[in-house]
Amino acid sequence: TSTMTDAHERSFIMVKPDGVQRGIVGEIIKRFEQRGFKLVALKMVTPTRVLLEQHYDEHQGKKFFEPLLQYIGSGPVVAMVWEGLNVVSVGRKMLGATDPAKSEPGTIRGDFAIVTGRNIAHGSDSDKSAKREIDLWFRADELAVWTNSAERWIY
Ligand code: RTP
Ligand code: MG
Repeated sequence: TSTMTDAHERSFIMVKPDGVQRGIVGEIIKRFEQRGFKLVALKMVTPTRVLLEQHYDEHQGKKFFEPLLQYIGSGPVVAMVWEGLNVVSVGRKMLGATDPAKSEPGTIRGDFAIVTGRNIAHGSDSDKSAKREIDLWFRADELAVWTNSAERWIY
């Protein structure tokens, strides 16, 4: 309620297969929860090639595209939607730089990863990307409608 602008902004956050295999799912959820963001959707899924081609459409034709699809399609991922004020930009900050060697300590990649090709988690890079990715990964009825009673102590 204090100078609240768009507390309903959403971002698509995904724990990649390496994050799942290394047992970092809970840690990532914990960080988004404790920051004050609201979990709106969550599912574990092994993404199909077709889904990943759409998800990473902007990277089609780049040299890392095939290795990227092999990596993300190699096992189950945890797909999530998080909601809150500036969740897209704050979420990206929490993830850290794409190359974990350049990620600050304290960020998810800066604390748990070493190389770009195994960088633990994905976050939407804009409001437009977030909407596109949420539509791609979730049906409307998979997005929960609920009130976080702690919200008045966050905003
Ligand atoms: P993401 O989409 O996964 O959240 O990562 P990002 O925005 O930080 O980075 P982006 O440029 O969108 O790249 C997507 C993912 O592709 C892999 N990648 N490899 N030069 C490379 O070898 C290279 N560049 C990117 C990474 O897994 C990166 O997260
Ligand atoms: Mg990206």
